[in-house]
Amino acid sequence: MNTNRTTQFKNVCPRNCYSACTMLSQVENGRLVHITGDRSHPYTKGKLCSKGYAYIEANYHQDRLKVPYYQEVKGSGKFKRITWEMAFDLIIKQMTNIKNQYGNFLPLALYKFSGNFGVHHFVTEQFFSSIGKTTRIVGSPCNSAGIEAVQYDMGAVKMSDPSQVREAGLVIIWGANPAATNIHLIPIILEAQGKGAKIVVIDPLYTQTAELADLYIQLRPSSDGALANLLIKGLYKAKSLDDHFLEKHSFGFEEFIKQIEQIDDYKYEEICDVSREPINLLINWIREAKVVSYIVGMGLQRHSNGGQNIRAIQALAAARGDIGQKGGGIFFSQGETYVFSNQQVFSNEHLDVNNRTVTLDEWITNGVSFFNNQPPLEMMWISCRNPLTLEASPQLIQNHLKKIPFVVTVEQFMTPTAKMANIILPTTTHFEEADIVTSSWHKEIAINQKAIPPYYESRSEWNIMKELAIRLNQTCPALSSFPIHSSEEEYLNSQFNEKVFDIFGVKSIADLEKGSLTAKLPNIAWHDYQFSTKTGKYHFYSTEAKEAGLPPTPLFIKGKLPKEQYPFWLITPHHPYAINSQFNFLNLDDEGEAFVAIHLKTANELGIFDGEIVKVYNTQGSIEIKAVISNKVPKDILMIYQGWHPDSDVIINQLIPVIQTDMGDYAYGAKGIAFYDTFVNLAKL
Ligand SMILES: Nc1nc2c(c(=O)[nH]1)N[C@H]1C(S)=C(S)[C@@H](COP(=O)(O)OP(=O)(O)OC[C@H]3O[C@@H](n4cnc5c(=O)[nH]c(N)nc54)[C@H](O)[C@@H]3O)O[C@H]1N2
Ligand SMILES: Nc1nc2c(c(=O)[nH]1)N[C@H]1C(S)=C(S)[C@@H](COP(=O)(O)OP(=O)(O)OC[C@H]3O[C@@H](n4cnc5c(=O)[nH]c(N)nc54)[C@H](O)[C@@H]3O)O[C@H]1N2
Ligand SMILES: [Mo]
Repeated sequence: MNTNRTTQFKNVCPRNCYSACTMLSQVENGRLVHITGDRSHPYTKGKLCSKGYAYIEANYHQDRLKVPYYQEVKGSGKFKRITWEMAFDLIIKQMTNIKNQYGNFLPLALYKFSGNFGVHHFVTEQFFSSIGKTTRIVGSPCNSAGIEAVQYDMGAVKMSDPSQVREAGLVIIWGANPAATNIHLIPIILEAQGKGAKIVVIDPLYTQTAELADLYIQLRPSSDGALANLLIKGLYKAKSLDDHFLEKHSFGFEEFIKQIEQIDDYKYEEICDVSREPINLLINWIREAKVVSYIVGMGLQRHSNGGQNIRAIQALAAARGDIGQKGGGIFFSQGETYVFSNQQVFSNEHLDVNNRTVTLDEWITNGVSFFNNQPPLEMMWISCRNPLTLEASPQLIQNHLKKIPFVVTVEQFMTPTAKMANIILPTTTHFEEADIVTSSWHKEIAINQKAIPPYYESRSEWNIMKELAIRLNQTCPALSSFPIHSSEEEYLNSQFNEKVFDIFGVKSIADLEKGSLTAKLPNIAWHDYQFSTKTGKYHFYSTEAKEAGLPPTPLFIKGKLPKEQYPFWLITPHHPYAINSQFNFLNLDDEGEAFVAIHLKTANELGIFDGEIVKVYNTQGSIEIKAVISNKVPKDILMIYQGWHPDSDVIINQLIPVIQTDMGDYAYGAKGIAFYDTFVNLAKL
């Protein structure tokens, strides 16, 4: 018998990333032996990132959770191995106690985010909705301010196909670092550059992407709106705006441009810390370009004026007539392919009036005290989320978790969050379960086949939720209306609906077996200028924004600035060789540990040497971390990549206060977190 028979499976990377790469996995004897990119994917074209190529190592990593654990005292580290049977018994006991005592499940909270964004994983939200009222922590730590900015101006979150960037005459990469975070966009940008397009990068840090730029503008964090306003003023004076678009397809431009005419150029240049030459050069390049693509990142909206800054950039693109054009417009995010049934439960959590909703900032700041007068919080279910690494002020959350009697975490690794749970349930990776993956960037969907059996005793989230529903109903009949399917495939098939059919022309996963499919949506967003706003026009004046207490026009609003005691900005951007808190443990980068990047002059002034352990601190906390002297950060900025380094106890986010972004309520029921409005000081140990 040939025991080495290789079988090939289709997999899709389900991380919270732009690319959602399809890959082909070779399996021998139930084990992954090789992974390649799938060349038939129209956007990723067979290329994976460093993490993608390291998936075998990650999947079989010695630190992966193999069995369920129980710890009586959270944070004690005294984990007892338990069986699934025991785990379910303990969970059901806690849930039935809650139901008996309170008559509903409001004392049970769901705390979930983006560890895995496959359709399969919204099973947890669906289960929670199947048991009546529960508590939900609402708001996104990711893109809330930006999404809401898009909604105010255009009414819906649409985006042209990213391949359109190829046709641009000028590409402005604004507060984004695609060379690290969106690598498949780079060949497209380079193709545009090869055809003569100029590339401009606007970022306070000299990033991997800035290295590709024809013009790099290093501006002061959170001053982007001022720069965008200056550019629009320059173009207006040079009569280089699109009068036809402004007249026919926009609303409120007169009021906005009146305000723009009054801004003091010199003062605005000072705010941005950018001199006149690059501004004039950029104005000329915009004027000369046939069409401009704006790649707008998430980094720039992580400030208290982040949403407003995005609106200012959009106003520039709109007024110049780049929106709706081949090769032009704003490339931020798209939500049109987010159409599966259980995904709707997730996105509408904040609108579900049955649930008790708590905003992200309220949760972090007030924790359980928020719930005191209502039913208290007796239980929390954490899945696909590592708040003790990635939320602002995780030290506060650690205390909140201590106060909740019963915390369950569904995880693949013993993260700082898992360490604060009473029950840890080991879960499968995407190679060990069936799924469908959509992207918030390109418009493909693809199926993910179960390629190998679950690692040791790990179970898929569908399996966990289904088992819970069955057991709950055995204890209290009809308590959960969660549908019981016999397989993950059957469950996934139940998520198809009319909208999925309209957009993708498919009715079940069988229709996806041949390969990824592209949504039947226009390649160019807003090509018909039928905006989804109340007037059907592009809004330079937004009554919705005004009603929300925000400026109605996209005029720059000052952000926060460092003060004497804490003179440095702390920017904690996304790591090229990790994704959020995942993959750092593989040490794919040169450093292999967390480090703080410091400008040479700053280091010299403080007598700090390269490689030395230094202290970075503010009123929030203090961390000790390796110093790396770098010419890529300005003198007044320190850069530490976001992430989790299992071998060290450095928790970067301890330094991050809970400051809200300006926008997010309208989009997600809560404002975002201004992670990059963090100010610190630096000292030798
Ligand atoms: N300092 C700082 N903090 C930030 C940011 C920043 O820029 N700077 N960015 C913010 C942004 S943009 C985001 S999106 C958030 C991300 O925050 P999270 O969504 O919490 O990030 P992840 O680390 O991707 O995923 C969380 C956990 O999910 C687990 N996981 C992976 N796959 C699965 C699965 O299939 N099932 C289950 N149950 N768990 C799984 C991972 O092991 C990981 O521990 O972080 C935010 N925090
Ligand atoms: N390799 C990798 N890929 C990822 C992720 C990852 O962790 N690693 N995370 C995924 C997720 S969840 C997200 S949200 C995206 C994030 O993708 P990006 O937005 O591309 O990346 P960020 O690092 O969040 O921020 C981009 C840049 O914003 C800059 N920035 C900060 N403040 C300002 C400002 O005020 N103005 C301007 N102009 N720039 C500013 C930062 O210096 C940084 O270089 O990437 C996704 N892809
Ligand atoms: Mo994100």
